[in-house]
Amino acid sequence: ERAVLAPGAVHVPGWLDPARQQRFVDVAREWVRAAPMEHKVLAGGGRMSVQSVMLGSGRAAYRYGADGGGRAPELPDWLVALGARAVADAYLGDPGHDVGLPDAARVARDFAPDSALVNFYDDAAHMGMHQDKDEFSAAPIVSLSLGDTCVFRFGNTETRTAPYQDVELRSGDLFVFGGPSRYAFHGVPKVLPGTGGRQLGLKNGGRLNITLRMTGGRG
Ligand code: MD3
Ligand code: FE
Repeated sequence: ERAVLAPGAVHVPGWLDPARQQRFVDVAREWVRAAPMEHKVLAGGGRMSVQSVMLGSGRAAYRYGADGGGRAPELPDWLVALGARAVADAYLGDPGHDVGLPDAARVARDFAPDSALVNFYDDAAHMGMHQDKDEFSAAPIVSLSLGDTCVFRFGNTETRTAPYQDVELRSGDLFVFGGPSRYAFHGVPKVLPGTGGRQLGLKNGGRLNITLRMTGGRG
């Protein structure tokens, strides 16, 4: 069931079972109580349709992280451990499956996230094609999807246009982006309303994405 989209880009559908998905949504509610989500304002002045909040020490690594005011909540130990298991599962969980990274074992062993970025998408939210270049680390990024299904667009490292692959990310899916895929352009052109958010108790539906990152930031 797992799919390698490109070297180091591994999709593991249904990695989180429904009970764990529910617990994630419930704990995300607590995070958001402590540090409300906001529409980040980008360097160019645009306001993102996605709302987000960051946990952990990495906020200083983000250009758009400066407007938040209060302190970021701590990154819980269980989430650090979950991130390490995610990379190990995606890269080493099926020894018969080549993920295209010669050093996958070392990359998995070294993964220790310092931050989590929680993104919330309502029915109308989307994320344009971009690269994640603000981190001071080339370690993989772990993505966990909860709630409504989205169309995720995975591109190439050269341009924000084609060639790209569109994949649906569903509640419980894991995606790990490491190696050369770490700097690929990617985005979320749309969320598919009514496909899973309400079932997890999100009042008006919607999608949560949690990315676990080694930012190398210090606060
Ligand atoms: C591919 N978030 O927060 S997660 C982001 O679903 C972001 O909220 C999207 O892109 C979301 O920056 C996509 C998957 C993801 C995250 C980082 C990547 C894919 C990536 C970095 C490189 C390549
Ligand atoms: Fe991104």
